[in-house]
Amino acid sequence: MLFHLLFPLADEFIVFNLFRYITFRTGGAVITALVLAFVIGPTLIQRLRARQRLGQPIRADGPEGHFGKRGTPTMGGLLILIAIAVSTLLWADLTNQYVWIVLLVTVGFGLIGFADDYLKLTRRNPRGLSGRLKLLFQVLIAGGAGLWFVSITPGPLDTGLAIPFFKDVLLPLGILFIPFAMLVMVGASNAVNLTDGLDGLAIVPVMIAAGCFGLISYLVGNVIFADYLQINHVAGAGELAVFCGGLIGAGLGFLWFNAPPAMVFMGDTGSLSIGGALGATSVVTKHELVLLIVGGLFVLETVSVIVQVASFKLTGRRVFRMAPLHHHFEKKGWAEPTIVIRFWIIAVVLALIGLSTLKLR
Ligand code: 57M
Repeated sequence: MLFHLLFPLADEFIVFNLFRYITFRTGGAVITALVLAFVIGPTLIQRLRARQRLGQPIRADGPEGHFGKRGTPTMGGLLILIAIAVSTLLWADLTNQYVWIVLLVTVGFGLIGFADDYLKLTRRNPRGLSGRLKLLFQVLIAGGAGLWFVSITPGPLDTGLAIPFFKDVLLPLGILFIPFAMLVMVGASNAVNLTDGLDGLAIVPVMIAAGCFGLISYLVGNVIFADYLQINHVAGAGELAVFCGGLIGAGLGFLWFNAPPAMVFMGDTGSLSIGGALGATSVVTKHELVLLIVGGLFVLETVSVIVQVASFKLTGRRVFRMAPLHHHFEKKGWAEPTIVIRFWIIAVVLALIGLSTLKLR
């Protein structure tokens, strides 16, 4: 909005020319989201605590360390959602449809998470909305976003799959691109959701991934940089750097309150939406497979669940003491901050490997 209001004034006041630059507006989005999260955070958490009283239901079969977390309110993802939405609406070019696609997935998945959290709290049932219904709504939103993307993107980028480390390969998926894009968005959303089980564990790797994808969006959207790096140029995708800036600022603000011992959890409201946001950004920037590396921590957590469930069904034995992976280390006796900080380190390393795909091709 500021872009539309202030950039036209650049002819009279040269300072407003700054609004032309994605980098300047990304910085604006980071700061706006961060300040907003700090300002509304305390009141929002107070309200969530007052409404929820008993807080997030804690499962009796979970690691014992979590019993002390009883009473912690959830749905702090509302803070993240508000901060992302306001900062993006203020700083992004709102005529850019890619911005709206990513916002649709973020807010849409956030609403699904909100319904799930709400049911968990009002029915005091840790399972919330049925898994099938959650998936159905996610698939519908992701399908709409995928179709929208294909309809506004010129070929062969619209349905092509870029392969990391290979400069000229764009696999033509044709109609199959839509289910693929849906899988990326829904998969990323649920992977972040599975990871969100310890204070600060999910939000920092999400911010790291958002930083990587902010950079990737900027480079992919810039014809000169894209040409130099020999990556696919998606005209208009650079604007997603502003969105990623909002996600980083919102994440930092949320971390202030989620730092151990957490004053609030993000709930499915937060985890489903920010995971979907990363998935949608990777689809628009044609870096879906790079998300698998940059967000490798989320992949590891998800694979641990798949392996655990498959092994238990096939052999009756568990591979991990408890899945997802962070619970395994809790059961082994690692302290919560040890697991969280070590997982952050893994996330940084994976992000660096993911970013190397920009140059190594
Ligand atoms: C989200 N939710 C946390 C909080 C957060 C298929 C199966 C592997 C699914 C998985 C599952 O349900 N995952 C979904 C996990 C919960 O956090 C809430 O949920 C939101 C995210 N959706 O924002 O609102 C608990 O996590 C802790 N927490 C923190 N700090 C935070 O910042 O400490 C969360 C955020 C909170 C709090 O204690 O209550 C969760 O873990 O429930 N299921 C599991 O993860 C369960 N695993 C399991 O059953 N494993 C089996 C099989 C199925 C693979 C096995 O290993 O044999 C475990 N989770 C729990 N207890 N709580 C085990 C039992």
